[in-house]
Amino acid sequence: MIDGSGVRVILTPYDAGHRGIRMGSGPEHLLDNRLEEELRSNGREVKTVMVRPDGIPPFEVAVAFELDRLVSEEVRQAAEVGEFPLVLSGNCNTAVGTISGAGAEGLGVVWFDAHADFETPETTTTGFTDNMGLAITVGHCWNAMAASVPGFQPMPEANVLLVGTRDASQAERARLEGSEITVVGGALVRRKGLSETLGFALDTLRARVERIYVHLDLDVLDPGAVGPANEFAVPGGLVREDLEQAITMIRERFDVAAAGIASYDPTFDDEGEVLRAGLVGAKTLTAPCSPSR
Ligand SMILES: [Mn+2]
Repeated sequence: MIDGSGVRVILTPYDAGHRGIRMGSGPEHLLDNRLEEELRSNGREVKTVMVRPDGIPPFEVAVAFELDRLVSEEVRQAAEVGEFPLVLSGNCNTAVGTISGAGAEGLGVVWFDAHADFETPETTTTGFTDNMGLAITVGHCWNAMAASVPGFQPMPEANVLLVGTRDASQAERARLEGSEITVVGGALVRRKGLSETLGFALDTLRARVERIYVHLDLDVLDPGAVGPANEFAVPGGLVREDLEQAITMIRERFDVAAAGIASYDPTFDDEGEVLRAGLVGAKTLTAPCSPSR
């Protein structure tokens, strides 16, 4: 519930189990570029914490789930004291921790991403667990690892909207089609606009949930019109104004229980426009009063 109290920024600066490299450098880049000041300009107190896994040697998958456990605890504690949890992570699979900490009751997910993040260990050809974040969230894989995350429960597929997606493997597409996840794809948004597409999907979701975890993989942004968020950027996608509008549409309809910003590799963001969009996204997510609630 956003009530104007503090924001807890939870830094998780890891990519594939490694600290501070590639997309793992995004969280601190946001912080070094006035993220806290932007959030404070909303009139909110801001406190930043960093999660620190131990685990030497760092096994990729083990570190990913250790981060989820630590993030889940931080998110739960933040929520308990009325702070809004904003998780900045290198990889999208950190969402598993955030969602677990936010608690399953009445919770849905709006997942902004150029990619589907719906691979499993059986379908991936890269071996990158970052591509499995949504599949883990809905209980399609890594179930024993996910069970070790405090508060984890597989999210019902029907509670999930995947937005702005325009790159999915054949296996991901097939499993998405066989699932109850609603996909508001990038091309559809471009063709029909957000109100007709996301608005309709959100209205439908309202029958099922009252609270939302907003997942923002910055590569949902159009690399041509905004800039590439990382090495995996694909053409199409949202512009900054779309992102602001989409978040506002979510907040008009739901309580945002927690949010995550992920997959930002600043070395690809020559113009700093992805940074700017990320800051605007964070500010829109945490503005004290939602427009009409
Ligand atoms: Mn992603």
